[in-house]
Amino acid sequence: MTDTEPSPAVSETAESIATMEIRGAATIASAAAEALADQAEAAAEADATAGDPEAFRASLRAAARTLRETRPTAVSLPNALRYVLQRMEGDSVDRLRRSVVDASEAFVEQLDRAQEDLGQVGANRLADGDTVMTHCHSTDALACIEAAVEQGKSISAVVKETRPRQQGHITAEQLRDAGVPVTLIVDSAARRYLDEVDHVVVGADSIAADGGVINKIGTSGLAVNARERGVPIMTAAQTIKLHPETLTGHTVEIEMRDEAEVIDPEAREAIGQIDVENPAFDVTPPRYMDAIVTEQGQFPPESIVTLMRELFGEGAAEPWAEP
Ligand code: RI2
Repeated sequence: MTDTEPSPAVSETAESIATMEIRGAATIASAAAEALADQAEAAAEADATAGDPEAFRASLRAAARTLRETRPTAVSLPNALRYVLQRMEGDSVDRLRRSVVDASEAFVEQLDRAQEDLGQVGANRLADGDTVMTHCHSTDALACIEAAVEQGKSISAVVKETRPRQQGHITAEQLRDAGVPVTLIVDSAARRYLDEVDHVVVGADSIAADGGVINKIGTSGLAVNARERGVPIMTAAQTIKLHPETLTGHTVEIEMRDEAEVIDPEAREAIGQIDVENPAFDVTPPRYMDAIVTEQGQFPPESIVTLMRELFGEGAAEPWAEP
């Protein structure tokens, strides 16, 4: 390892995030924080960095950049890197190492606690006997449903499969394990089933300052349909999903994924010359979302900017940048 080279664990984590072996905004965030702790341990041992605090810091910044470049949309990833790097302090490599490892552990602990607290807030929006509809696989959304079940409420679920990667299957399995009766449907059947649903519960990869919810592709259409049918829809999102850069007018980059997720290359070949596009996320305008549920309580989307300012000030530092 040279002074700025990522440790093998950082490279492995970055690869797993890029290929979606590690996925889901919260899971990506804790994996990234843990990878920085690993980088700190490795850099404290490596010849090029062990005796040189500045080289150690540079290697942590480089590792953060490697992790940052994996997927562009979920802000929990840069927010995790920011949390850890802003707490890196000390005038010796050993102190620096300790501060990074401690920050990483504290971050993962806070994330777990936030999800538990958020689950309680979201569960209070669900009533005994409710049927919920889900989209994609969100650990924050599941926390709300599971907490409602733990409160003794009887909840059933209509689970959208969520093309193209069918992450609804993971949701179906986890809800079934929690004792929730599950009906799996294809995405295009959602509107038909909304008549049988009391609440739509989705997660988020990022929340913009205007209350726009960036989540798995298909969320915005679901929200519009839910509004038309009079079914309330909530986004379960820890504050780590609040996107500080949108406070200064930046838009959130929507990840475009491989077209092979949409159509098998052979089937595509058989069709002939066509374009295929595969955006992974979309933006639900705040007027179609009833509430954003966080560990700090629930908010109408339009008021989330107040919480963002409290948590992030007027913008976001980039502690991974070269000085
Ligand atoms: P939690 C996922 O993105 C989904 O869009 C999901 O709603 C969101 O992250 C939040 O997940 P992807 O990584 O943080 O599957 O609630 O593309 O687990």
